[in-house]
Amino acid sequence: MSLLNGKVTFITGASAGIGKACAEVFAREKSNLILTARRIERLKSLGKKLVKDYGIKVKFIQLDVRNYVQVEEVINSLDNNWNKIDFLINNAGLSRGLDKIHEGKKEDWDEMIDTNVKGLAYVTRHVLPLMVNRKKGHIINIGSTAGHDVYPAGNVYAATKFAVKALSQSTRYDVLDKGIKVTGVDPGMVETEFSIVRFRGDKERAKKVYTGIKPLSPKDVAETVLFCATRPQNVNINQVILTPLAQASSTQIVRKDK
Ligand code: NDP
Ligand code: 8X3
Repeated sequence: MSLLNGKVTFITGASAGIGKACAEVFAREKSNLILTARRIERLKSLGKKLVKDYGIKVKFIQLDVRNYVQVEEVINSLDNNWNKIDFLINNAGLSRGLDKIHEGKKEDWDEMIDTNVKGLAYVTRHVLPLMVNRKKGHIINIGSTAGHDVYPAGNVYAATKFAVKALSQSTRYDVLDKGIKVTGVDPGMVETEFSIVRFRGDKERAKKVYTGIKPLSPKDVAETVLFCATRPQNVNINQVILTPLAQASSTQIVRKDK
């Protein structure tokens, strides 16, 4: 039996990694999908495959979550077939650089804060009223272990993820009387394009991040998101922290010698 038949799920950052895996897992459970990201060609090919494999409906929209006007226009222009959003997965995010704060770059900080914090707030600002009107819906924010404890040179990235945790908790308070669920899903190390983006295309350096451990896969995270999305109506999972077996916190990681 499909768990999400006919539901509508809006995903930010669906072109890669965790967002893409959420699209695949939610499609498998027969949710219709609104897939958003900047790389529209990737969304198109993913969308076509999911329609073919699962017979669901998919809408793909080019969206940069940092652009408030674009966010507002995209969400306000959803018609009646698409604006009854059951799940919002606020996943779009990135890290840039791994520099000590006194050596960091303003443009890296701006990009992380604009995407991870402001972008998430912008999308929430426009999707949540649709849920409030229906007194129904579930927001799932992808945070990080870096939003629970920091690591050297993680400074501004960690600050953005502490902010995501604060936004999840605070949003939960704001809609407590509206029948809307809010969940923070906070993974540790997941092998995606995350470190390649962080190190601006340096794949060798990115690979070293996961050397000697078995990291989480994007699907591991997506299945956890699905679990949160499919609890009984009276159950809200407020927060989940999941890590690879070899990781206990941002800094406690055991690597096997080669
Ligand atoms: P990926 O780099 O694989 O995917 C990131 C996604 O975010 C892409 O689809 C990208 O799409 C999208 N994105 C980035 N900037 C924007 C933007 N301005 N507007 C819209 N979409 C954007 O990384 P992950 O899948 O690993 O990251 C997803 C989330 O998970 C992030 O929030 C990250 O912080 C978090 N996370 C990752 C962990 C990890 O170890 N990988 C661990 C914990 C949390 P496009 O470029 O096409 O716009
Ligand atoms: C990503 C996890 O530890 O690489 O949020 O910053 S970490």
